[in-house]
Amino acid sequence: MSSIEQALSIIKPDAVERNLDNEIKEMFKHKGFKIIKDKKIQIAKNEAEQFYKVHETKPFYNDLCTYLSSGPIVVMVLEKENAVLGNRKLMGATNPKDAEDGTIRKKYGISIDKNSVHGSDSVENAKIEIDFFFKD
Ligand code: IDP
Ligand code: MG
Repeated sequence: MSSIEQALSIIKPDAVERNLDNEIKEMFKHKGFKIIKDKKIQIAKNEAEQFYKVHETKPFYNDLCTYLSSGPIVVMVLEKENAVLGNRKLMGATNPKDAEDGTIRKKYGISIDKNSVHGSDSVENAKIEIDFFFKD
């Protein structure tokens, strides 16, 4: 049984600022992801707070939301079989220092906070995150 999934991906401000969005999109396409939707936007701090609400009790929450709203981001809907897990694998570990060779965060991540990409962590959250950015 095939399980075509969608995942939300965000190219974060550190990567957009370095004009890495096209290179990162090529990495997704090379791994067989279709980029179904795609837009470059900048969000307000309160929107970042809503998006990252799951982390609201974490000590890094405020900095994380300030950062995600600090400059343009590229939000995308990726589609592929098992897209959620496949995207997490391609992204690599949250801390670029721990990310494996061949991953986006290994290649482009600067630090645990400036780690270049976000990806949905479950099919359920992917739906919520896609709605957050692409519901008209
Ligand atoms: P993920 O992006 O790999 O799913 P999460 O644990 O969901 O990682 O954390 C969300 C984001 O919060 C991370 O991508 C990273 O930018 C930031 N973050 C996570 N842990 C820390 C930390 O210990 N210090 C600073 N920022 C962090
Ligand atoms: Mg996460």
